[in-house]
Amino acid sequence: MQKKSFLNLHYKPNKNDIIATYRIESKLGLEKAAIEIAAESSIGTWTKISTLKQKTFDKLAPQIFFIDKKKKIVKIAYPIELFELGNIPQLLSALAGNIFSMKIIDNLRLEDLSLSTKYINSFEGPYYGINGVRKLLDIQHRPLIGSIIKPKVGLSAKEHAQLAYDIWTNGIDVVKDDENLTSMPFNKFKDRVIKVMRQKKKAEHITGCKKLHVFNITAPMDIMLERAKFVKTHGGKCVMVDLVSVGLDNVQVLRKQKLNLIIHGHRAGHSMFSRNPKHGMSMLVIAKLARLAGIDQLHTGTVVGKMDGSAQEVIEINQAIKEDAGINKVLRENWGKIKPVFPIASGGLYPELTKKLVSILGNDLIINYGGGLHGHPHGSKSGARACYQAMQIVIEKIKNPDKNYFKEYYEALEHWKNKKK
Ligand code: CAP
Ligand code: MG
Repeated sequence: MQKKSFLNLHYKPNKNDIIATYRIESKLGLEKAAIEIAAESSIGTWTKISTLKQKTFDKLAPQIFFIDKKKKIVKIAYPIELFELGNIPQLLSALAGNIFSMKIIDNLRLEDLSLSTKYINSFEGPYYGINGVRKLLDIQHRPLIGSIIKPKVGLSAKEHAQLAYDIWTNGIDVVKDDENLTSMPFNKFKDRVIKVMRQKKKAEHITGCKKLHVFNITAPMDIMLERAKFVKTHGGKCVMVDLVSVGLDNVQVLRKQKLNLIIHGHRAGHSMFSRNPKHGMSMLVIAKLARLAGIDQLHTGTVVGKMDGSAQEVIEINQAIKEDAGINKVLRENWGKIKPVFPIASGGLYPELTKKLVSILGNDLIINYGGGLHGHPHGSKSGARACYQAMQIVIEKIKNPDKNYFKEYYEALEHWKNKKK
């Protein structure tokens, strides 16, 4: 097809195109700014160049096919040939690269990416996904109950492992390291793994239930791999990466090792890109890319907790990682071979919020209670029981929970009753 310009509102995207949805603010006006963006993110630059032949233009020029002036939204269809398959950094350098630095742009936000099956299938995606994690823990029909060891950092490996045992044996399924706990002078990674695995075995024996510990391996890549292998050889099943800090390409490398570990994606720092509604990159985009890279379970927000994120946004993200490609689905996305990712709700959660959370986000959820468990007035064991009881009340649809049986739950209600929601 002979292409005249980057702007072609009659263009119908073909099945392999990658479609980027941008929100643009520019003194140039939407059309002109969109043309600059389409050019700079692909084959163009600030001036006409003799080296760009019509043949190349016809083959590779992206097409701006949708403009909503009121919402300042533009959709650009990029030919797949502009992208190296299986290479997230290259995609980001194009679609989330130089264009954010251009003087003509006041604000720019990459709202969504609609990826074609050919591109999607060039990645491995999660090894376990929702079903794999559920199978491993043998929990099918309810959200998983998780907790973060608190304080975030400060406990010794022995204290950490003991606390994990205490809450596993009082109803918690998944216990995790916090995002800034790696290998510290007072709590060395390897020491923690050894001690935690010992307590996990004991907890599984006593409860008769499968338990999971999420070890934070965030570090330079060589150290991450060494730690992941250490977890594996000591019988661990799950590692965590702070995916913004380590980069999605490193997540891919980890996934490619075929260690068959669950990869837990903590998103600390994502708000640097995603929080400003006018500028940056949406969490939806980060979540889709994390799914491609191989994350099995991903922090996606809570709506009701301490972190920013509207119901609409969090629901859309959860849909995008669990089902097909989520909002702005264009044509052919089925995320073919890429498994669904388990969403994690975390941040400022306590027992009372469980009901509302499940009613908004559904059953396929890992719910993490940190302060809302360890802050229970009678300590972490009672906090764990309160969280478990909250889940029982929701799942069994208990109308008037018995005050004696659900004692710790009521204590938690009382404790946080004045907390601003
Ligand atoms: C939760 C948490 C998580 C946040 C991250 C924290 O602890 O461990 O890192 O949930 O946010 O340190 O805040 P609390 P998100 O339960 O004590 O709040 O999940 O939105 O990425
Ligand atoms: Mg944390």
